[in-house]
Amino acid sequence: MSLAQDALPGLAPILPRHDWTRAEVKALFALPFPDLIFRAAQVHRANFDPAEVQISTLLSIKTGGCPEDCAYCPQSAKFDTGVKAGKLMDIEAVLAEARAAKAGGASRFCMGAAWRSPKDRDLDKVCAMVEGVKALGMETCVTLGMLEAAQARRLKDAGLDYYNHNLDTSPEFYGEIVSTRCYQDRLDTLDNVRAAGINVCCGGIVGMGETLEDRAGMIAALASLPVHPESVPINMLVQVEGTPLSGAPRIDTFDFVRTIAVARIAMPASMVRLSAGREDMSEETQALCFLAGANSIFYGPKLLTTPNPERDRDMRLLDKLGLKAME
Ligand code: SAM
Ligand code: DTB
Ligand code: SF4
Repeated sequence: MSLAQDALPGLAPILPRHDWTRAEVKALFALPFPDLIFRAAQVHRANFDPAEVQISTLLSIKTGGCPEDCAYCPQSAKFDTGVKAGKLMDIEAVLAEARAAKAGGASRFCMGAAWRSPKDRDLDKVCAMVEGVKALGMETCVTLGMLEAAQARRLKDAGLDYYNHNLDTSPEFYGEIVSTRCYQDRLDTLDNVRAAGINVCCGGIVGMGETLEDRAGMIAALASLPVHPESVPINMLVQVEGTPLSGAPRIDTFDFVRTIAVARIAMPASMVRLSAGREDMSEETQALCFLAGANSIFYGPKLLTTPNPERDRDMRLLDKLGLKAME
């Protein structure tokens, strides 16, 4: 427990609510910036040690060639982005990366595949990867696209801790971003993952040309799930040339921080991840995100296909802010 938390006795844990309306979420976005950050910081420290940041490392275990058309994604086969399609990695190569991530200080290893949904043969290999990473003493997370209930149960049996599957934006903007699946498909997979007893990692992307209404709609959708996602990644769009969203108007920094703060308030017991987009973010912006309640990051020089800050740069930042890695 940090001194900061000791110094604020009487802050009882704030319990999650599942009846957030979009109007309430919009009202949070409309607060003056200092009020919003203050409220988010209060919620943060009522439920967490604000000096701790959870650290995950990502690995793309199957890159590119994806049949879906998500307008943000460099891995879609429909766009010419220069990402070369590869095969599913070998288990030993994945475990070598996991060992390196653990040595670098990550407590969770997240494996991503550019699939619409996994084939059963692929799932055999992914289950073996999950077992191997667990055996190293790390938490496991995978993101493989849409899952059937039985596939989710197989992953659970292999020891999977988290499944990442993002709602990405509001229900009404979703069709502008992806045409090869619909919002309900995402919700169905989230149900299957939850029913299998796997922790849910689910968030979205901002900076895709969405309105404030869409950002509020996304947070309201996440916060109205029957159980809040244990982990909520808030990604700032990484613009990749060749994707339809390359050249989209960039989100104002304060609006990004506001999105983090509103996610923190609406989902008080969840880990809020300051996710993609840190490579181009100043230290000051990242510090504001931590003040606004972000308590998790991706660590290591690569996300899936795009750059993330080098490890030593992140360690210097955490040191400067007096933050430490969560065990
Ligand atoms: N194919 C699976 C799926 O879509 O669920 C898993 C991999 S997909 C790359 C995982 C998530 O990465 C997406 O849902 C999206 O939120 C995020 N993402 C992809 N490209 C991004 C980009 N250019 N900027 C920010 N986030 C991105
Ligand atoms: C999430 O919400 N963000 C991560 C993780 N979940 C899988 C992925 C970000 C990808 C950014 C673009 C890329 O590197 O290809
Ligand atoms: Fe495929 Fe996932 Fe990229 Fe969409 S986000 S194109 S589903 S890899």
